[in-house]
Amino acid sequence: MTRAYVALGSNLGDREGTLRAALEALAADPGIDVVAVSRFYDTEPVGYLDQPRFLNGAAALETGLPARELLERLLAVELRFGRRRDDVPEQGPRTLDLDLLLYGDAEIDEPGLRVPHPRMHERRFVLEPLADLDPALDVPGKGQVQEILARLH
Ligand code: GSY
Repeated sequence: MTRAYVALGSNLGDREGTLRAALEALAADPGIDVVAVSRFYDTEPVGYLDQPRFLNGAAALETGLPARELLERLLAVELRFGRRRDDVPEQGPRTLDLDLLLYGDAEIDEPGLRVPHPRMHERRFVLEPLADLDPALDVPGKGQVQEILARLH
């Protein structure tokens, strides 16, 4: 089994309802155990600023699935909740965003699958929920979540 971490975000519609429903959908997957969920944070949009505020969180998963299969299942849940990745701006509003952050201590750089997530160490809206789950969590190549956060302040 591998411990994986996922970032959750929503800035359209019933943000909290969507995040909770997405977690239920993940927990209902026989290949995934949702073992911990962070607090949810109301955050300013980063990057593309002209969009609604986000609700962000993170979850710790235990899974026997390979990273690629886990990613596919995250994408399937995003689609069920209305996320379109094709004809909308990459940085624009979304009903649900599920990003695979960490997959054990793996470092993977393949088309469509980069772990650790390449921008997670720059994003307070990712690191703060992760620190709720485990402040000493190691991000391969970057250090502990609490250290990365302290450097961002
Ligand atoms: O993949 C991240 C989507 N996103 C977010 C987000 O989840 N939260 C905040 N606060 N800003 C963001 N900008 C983008 S793009």
